[in-house]
Amino acid sequence: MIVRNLSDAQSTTRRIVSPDGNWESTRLLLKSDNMGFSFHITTIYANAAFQMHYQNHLESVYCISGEGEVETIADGTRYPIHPGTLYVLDQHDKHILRAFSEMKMACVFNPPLNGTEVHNNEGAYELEADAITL
Ligand code: 9YT
Repeated sequence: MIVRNLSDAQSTTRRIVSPDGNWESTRLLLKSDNMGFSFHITTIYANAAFQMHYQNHLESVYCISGEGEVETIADGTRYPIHPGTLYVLDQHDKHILRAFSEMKMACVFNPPLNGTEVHNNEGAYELEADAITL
């Protein structure tokens, strides 16, 4: 069994702060855990608005707290995000995430992240990235 605690993990290299200033994410479960997915608790900072396109990954995102919206770029649909909302990027959807207040999200990635990934200039994570070292 694997047991980890968010507040403990936040003071380790599991906490990744995005260089673009839009978010931070504490990666509680990673590829090295051999579960076939990774699990992160992500904070989207208030007033952030940014585009992502996870060409190499599928992602599920569950809103724990905060308010925002996600827009699918292909058709311009805007989906409100409130506590309890789940959005799932099952089509590698190119999207814009907007945070009207700070949002706490639980995120699952398949395939799992290695640990140190930040977005490339297309808003994707590369499949090859360094694992975190604790
Ligand atoms: C919601 C979202 O995709 N935010 C970007 C960070 C990502 N969740 C991550 O790396 O944990």
